[in-house]
Amino acid sequence: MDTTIEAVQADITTIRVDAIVNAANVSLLGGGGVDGAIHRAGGKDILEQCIAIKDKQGGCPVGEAVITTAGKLPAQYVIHTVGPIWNRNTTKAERLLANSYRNSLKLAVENGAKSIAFPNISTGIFGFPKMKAAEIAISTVEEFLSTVFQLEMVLFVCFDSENFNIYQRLLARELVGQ
Ligand code: AR6
Repeated sequence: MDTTIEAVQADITTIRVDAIVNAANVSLLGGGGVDGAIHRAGGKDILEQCIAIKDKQGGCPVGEAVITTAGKLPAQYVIHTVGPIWNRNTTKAERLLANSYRNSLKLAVENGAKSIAFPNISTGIFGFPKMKAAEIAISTVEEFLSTVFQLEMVLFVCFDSENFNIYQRLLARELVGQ
């Protein structure tokens, strides 16, 4: 099956897919940016399940992912992943960002999701360069889709126009290359 990969400019809390991904932090207890928006719009059930996961396993390590209900959101699940903070150890940060995308995809598939929407993980408060993050996001998704065939749709939900333009350009380039 061919998976549709697309970029849209939108608020991820409005997207109707099986699973939306949250750019969370290690505590899983919410924060600013897309994390704050998801918890605000999704309601208390999401936070309650995050607290239960934190109590059980002490939070979510960087590059890993956990899954909860999507509460009041139109999606079915929220997959909370923790992206890396951009710092001098760029090789490590790049590897961890790829892990965040890969582990989110794995968790989506394990839970039967056929469609998934990603925000631009780590490119806000965590300061990851947007172009580099987009290259990692797209290449990690494509690598995953070359071996796992369950997903019908992967959406990159860009909030700011800078990210949206980057994704549009990179995805158009992929099409030309086919
Ligand atoms: N829908 C889609 N994307 C959004 C939305 C939204 N409603 N709001 C912001 N973005 P950030 P990070 C974009 O800062 O860099 C939190 O406090 C935003 O424009 O949300 O991974 C967590 O708790 C940017 O492109 O996440 C962590 O402590 C992208 O989402 C920390 O921030 C990611 O920006 C995580 O930092």
